Parts: sequence; structure tokens; C-alpha cells
Amino acid sequence: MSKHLETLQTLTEYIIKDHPDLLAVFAQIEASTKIIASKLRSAGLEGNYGITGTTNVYGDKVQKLDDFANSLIIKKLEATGQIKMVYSEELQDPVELNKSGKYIICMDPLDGSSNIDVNLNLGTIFSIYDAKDFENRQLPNGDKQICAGYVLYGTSCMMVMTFGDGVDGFTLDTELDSYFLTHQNITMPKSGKNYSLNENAYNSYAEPVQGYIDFIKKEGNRKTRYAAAMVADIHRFLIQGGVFTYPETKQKPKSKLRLMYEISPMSMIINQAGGKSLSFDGRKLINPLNIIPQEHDQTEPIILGSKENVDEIAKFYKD
Ligand code: P6P
Repeated sequence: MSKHLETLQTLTEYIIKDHPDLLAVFAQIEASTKIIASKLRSAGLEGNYGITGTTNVYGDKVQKLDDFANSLIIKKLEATGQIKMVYSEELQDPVELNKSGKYIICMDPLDGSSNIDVNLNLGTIFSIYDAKDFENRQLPNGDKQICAGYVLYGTSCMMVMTFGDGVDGFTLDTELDSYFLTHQNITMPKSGKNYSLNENAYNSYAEPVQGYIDFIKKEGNRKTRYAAAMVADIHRFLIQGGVFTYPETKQKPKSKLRLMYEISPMSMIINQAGGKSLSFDGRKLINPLNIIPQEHDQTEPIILGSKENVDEIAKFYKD
């Protein structure tokens, strides 16, 4: 191996060391994401561009690989025998896999799938919960996550995760077909000049967001970075600093992004890296990890990123 990989910890060694009971689950998440990464690389060659012609519960057009990724991950997780249920952004209702399963997985199997046909970044987002936290039909808030992670299908395939004790990142070596620990204890810069926000919706935003947009335009030294895949946008800010927000609008006060499939896992990761995450309940800013979901597919406004940038936006809600 010419890349000193023998000195790097593999994902398997990392899980064995501190989370051995999740070894089978992570082996299957790893296997799923390697296959998805391969399918994405060959989408143009295998006729996997385009949509299925159906829409999901949110009205998003379902891409062919959305269905593929969803079914693949569920099948792989079922093989562990450890997963009681899977909640997926692509499914109207959760799917039960094993009545005696110890864990429950919430996932966005392929986030940003509108980027497939234009060869841009996508992600897979997942949360692992203790099945006990889903008893009595009550859904748990994000603070109950045992683990939150994402895979970024970018120029390289990276898996980033937290178990509540810092954030670590693994890079896939496609020759050796293994993830290696390349980013230990990722710490988010306290601030950054980049921001992700769909400014075109300016007239639909309420005053706080309009006030923020006016402010940064007047200041004039920020850079818009919008990948149409939150995993890509947020990974950029995790490394370089900055802020991502998908706010409420006058027409959609609950905004678009899904609490259990996108906001809670990404918030846990960002908070663990020293960043900050806020949502808005219509009256005040709140910690999204405290929101007890009433529906598994509920959406919430979100601001998350470097602490100083998030606080800067929060000021406009207070004023
Ligand atoms: P819009 C992708 O569909 C997603 O859920 C997020 O990953 C992304 O940040 C957002 O929606 C993009 O939404 O409305 O700009 O297409």
C-alpha cells in the first residue's frame, strides 16, 4: 500500500473498539453506501438517471436511485437481525424488520437526489436509536440518538459520524474497498464567510430572514454556497466554517427539511463539532434536538453551522 493506509484505523476497527454491539449494523451501512457510491458513479452508464414518475409524501419527484438506495439499505439492515424498524424519508410508514430488534434506524437514503443527473454531490443521512425510545407510540426527540451520521458522495466518499463524544470522518479507499479514519475529532470553525440560503425566496421569508439577507448584502464580504444537497453544504461548513439555513416562509411556516431524517442527525453532528443548530417554533428560536416529533415525517425550519454565524442570524429573530 503506497498510501500509508496501514497506519490508519479502519471503520471496522473504530466500531470494534468503542461500539462492538453495532459492528453488524455498521458493516451493513458500510456495504450499502459502497454500493450506492458505485451506482452513482455508473448512473450515466447504466441508465439510472431520471425519475420513477412517482412523488414521495413531500411531493418531491422520486429518482430511480432514491428507490434503489432505500430498498438496498433496508435489505442490508434486515440481515443484521438487530433492527426493529426503519423509518425512511422515502416511505409513508416505517417498515418493521425484526420484532426483537434492539435498534431503530431513521434515514434519508439519498439526500439531494436531484443532483444525480447533473453529476453533483449527494448524501445518505442516518440516525440510530434504541428501540426502547420508540415505545408507547411516542417518537423520540433528537437528543435520544445513539449515533448520527452521513455519507457524502463527493470527490471522495466520506462517512462522518458522532456517538455523542466528538465527530470523526472516514474516507473510502475504493481500491481496498475500506473506509479509513482520515478526519479525527472534527472541530467546526467558530465562524465562516460562506452561507447556504435560497435567497430567491426573499419575498416569502419573514422579516428576520429578510433582515439577515439585507445585512449580509450590505456587508458584502460573504459567499453563497448552495449545493441543493444539505449533506454537501453542511460538510463544507463543518470543515471551513459557515452557516446553512432552510428557513420558514409565510406560505410554509414549517419549512421543508425533515426533523427526524435530516435536521436531528445533522444537528447532533454539528453540535458535537462545536457548532450550533436552531429551529423556530413560530414564536421563538428553539433547539431542534428537543423537539418531540408528533409525526415521523414532520418538517421544521433550520439554522445550523458555525456558532458565531448562527448567533448572527438569531439576532434578527430577537430584534
Ligand atoms: P431546494 C434535498 O432535496 C434537500 O432535502 C436538502 O438536501 C437540500 O438542502 C434542500 O432539499 C434543497 O431544497 O428547495 O433548494 O431544492
